[in-house]
Amino acid sequence: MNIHYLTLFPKMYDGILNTSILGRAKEKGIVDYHTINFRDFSGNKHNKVDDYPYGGGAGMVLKPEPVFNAMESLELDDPRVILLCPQGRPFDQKMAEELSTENDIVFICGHYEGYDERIRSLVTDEVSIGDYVLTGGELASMTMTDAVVRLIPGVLNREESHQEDSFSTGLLEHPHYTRPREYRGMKVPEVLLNGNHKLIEEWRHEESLKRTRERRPDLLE
Ligand code: 6GU
Repeated sequence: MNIHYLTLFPKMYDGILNTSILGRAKEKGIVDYHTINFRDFSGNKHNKVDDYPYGGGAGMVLKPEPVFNAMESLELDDPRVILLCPQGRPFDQKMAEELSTENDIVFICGHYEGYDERIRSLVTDEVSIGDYVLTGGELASMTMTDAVVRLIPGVLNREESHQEDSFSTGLLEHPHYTRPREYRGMKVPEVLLNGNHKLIEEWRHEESLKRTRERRPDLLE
């Protein structure tokens, strides 16, 4: 999979995409990340990428030319093109699973009051990562990258498996314990110590249900 980021701040990506599982996925050759500074595609001599809104009002608007020119320079065949904005469809695990099968994903990351509406003609999806406002799309695109790349076959090893993740099962995860058996007076539940796998599975399922009911009743509907 190739993931392309149209951004004015390519440096923001360096640490995250080269670290831990995202960095390892790239070293393994499963995925590659490409940042494109669309200021280089402004098409004007002052490298201007934003301008005042027609009709007046506060804030600047991202001009169409830099984004169209940067997109065309990629010459991709049938990519998913994701515009990051708070008005988009809420990102979730189902969308992450769907995106994990794509060959090319392009993230368009703005830092302005708005995108010129004509930019939307390039886009297959408008996505938000939650009901709060970020200063730009970069962190949202990295969050989505993290959720997507870990689902590509070969990225996680057996210990890191995602089969029992919260959300992929439809429930929140059950509690986990490791050694020691007792820590500062807090004991590991007896059922986990007795080696009865059927009882352990039942306990975990009950705890998952309880946790989901308490914290995220909306997931049970
Ligand atoms: Cl995708 N962009 C911005 N700027 N803010 C957001 C967001 C995206 N998702 C939630 N808030």
